[in-house]
Amino acid sequence: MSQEVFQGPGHLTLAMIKPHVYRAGKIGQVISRIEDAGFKILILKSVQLRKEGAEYFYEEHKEKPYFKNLVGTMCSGPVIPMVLMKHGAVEEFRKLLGATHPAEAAEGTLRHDFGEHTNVTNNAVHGSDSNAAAHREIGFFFGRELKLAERVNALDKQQGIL
Ligand code: IDP
Ligand code: MG
Repeated sequence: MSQEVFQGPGHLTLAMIKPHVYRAGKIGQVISRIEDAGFKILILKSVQLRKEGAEYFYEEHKEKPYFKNLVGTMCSGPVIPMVLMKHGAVEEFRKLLGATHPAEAAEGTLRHDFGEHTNVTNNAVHGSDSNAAAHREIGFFFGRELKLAERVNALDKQQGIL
């Protein structure tokens, strides 16, 4: 994906529903709330993260005391990463998420409504915190799909197959 998409306010962000939401059977409700808030879901999948992947995804936290627990939690079941589009997507999605700790998040935010109020690790959903992070995180989960899309587009330009 080209870097230009992430210039200016940024229109794309990476959201990821955490495993405890999957276990509670609330993925659908979370996705509905994301759509109701005006985000378009460009691409979405279900993934079982492995330790190395979760460590890489959260590498900026590797010195934190909660790192091991965070990695274990993110590998405890499927996660649902998705690319969201909206004007100012990164900032707008952080607003929909609410504060990191569900107990401190405002009512009506995803983390207040779907997070575990006694366990910050299970705060329901991840959202990129900058355009640079969105670029990195979208590449992490969807690099192969984006490369494939680029190849199909290139083929279409060359051969008009679509
Ligand atoms: P964010 O998800 O709101 O951006 P970060 O500070 O980037 O918050 O932390 C990443 C994730 O690490 C959080 O979403 C949460 O799951 C977990 N986390 C953050 N702080 C703590 C903590 O103090 N104890 C346990 N887990 C934490
Ligand atoms: Mg963060």
